Amino acid sequence: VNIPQLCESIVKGDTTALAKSITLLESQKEEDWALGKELLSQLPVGENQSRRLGFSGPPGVGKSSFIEKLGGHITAGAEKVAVLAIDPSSGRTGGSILGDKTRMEALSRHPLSFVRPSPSRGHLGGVTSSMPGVILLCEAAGYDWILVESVGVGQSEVELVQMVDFFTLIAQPGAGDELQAIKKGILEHVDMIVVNKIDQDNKLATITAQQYLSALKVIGGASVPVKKCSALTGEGMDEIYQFYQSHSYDRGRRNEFLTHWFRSLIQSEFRKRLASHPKWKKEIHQLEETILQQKLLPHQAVDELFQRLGWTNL
Ligand SMILES: Nc1nc2c(ncn2[C@@H]2O[C@H](COP(=O)(O)OP(=O)(O)OP(=O)(O)O)[C@@H](O)[C@H]2O)c(=O)[nH]1
Ligand SMILES: [Mg+2]
Repeated sequence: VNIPQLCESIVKGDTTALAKSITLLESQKEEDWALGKELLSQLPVGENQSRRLGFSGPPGVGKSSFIEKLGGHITAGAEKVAVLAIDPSSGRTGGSILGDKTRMEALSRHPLSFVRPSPSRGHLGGVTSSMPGVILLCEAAGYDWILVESVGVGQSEVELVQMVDFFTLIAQPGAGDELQAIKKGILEHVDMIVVNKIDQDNKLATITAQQYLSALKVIGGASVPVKKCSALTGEGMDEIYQFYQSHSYDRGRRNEFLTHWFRSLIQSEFRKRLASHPKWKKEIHQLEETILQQKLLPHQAVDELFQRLGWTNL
């Protein structure tokens, strides 16, 4: 792999080079990650002022359809859009990668767009450690908008909040149960809520929007906009596009992005080294034996490990 050449191709807007580079960052192989790091270091950064938008919501709520419609508005405005879909099912057989591709069929084919499903298990065991780099790659490639879709399950959506400038929760009419299921923690982080599928039941959608507004009020989020749309018919999408376009983005979020990235890398690097360093590996293995012989409890073994590694005073 010729890194300077790859950089040049990315900056020129070569999507094959971009896809290849993303694969390096997402790879589980240490050699690939080393190349990926070199690549990131050589990229021109901070020149492109992209919008980074995150989308989450329960399965089947219409995230991909929404992004496809939004992408249509963006490309119609002659701007470039990259869609990164965090796919928790990839790695299992029959993941939703194909589904996402077909649901964003028009957008995938548009010359101003780049659609890429990403495994939620990145190279170091989490999307947090690879996604920030992928976002920087897309910016270097000149994408004006970066849309990240995450299925609202588990850790990935909380992590997504830290990686974007603006976080939209997508909901559907009849949120009663949904609201229960949505972790309060995520509601505290939303910048906007969109009730999709108004073509199915607009009246119920209005009630749902009210319920979300009330829930937001309770947690002090009264200023969070709640909008309605149909990703199927496109109703309401133009207004939402214009909102995103005119919204001024808080640059402070970019600082959070960097610190969060830094911290997650520290964690993953530690984890990786713990697992691969011969001395640590040996100590851990020995202590495991001690635990199984019921001589130590796990927390005592951890203290013992740190002592052996000389980290007691940390
Ligand atoms: N009637 C109606 N159907 C919609 C709307 N938006 C999406 N759908 C349908 O809902 C289903 C799921 O849509 P997706 O866009 O794949 O939803 P998603 O949230 O991305 O789904 P996952 O990624 O699998 O979690 C599809 O059959 C869509 O056609 C809408 O506004 N109205
Ligand atoms: Mg989807």
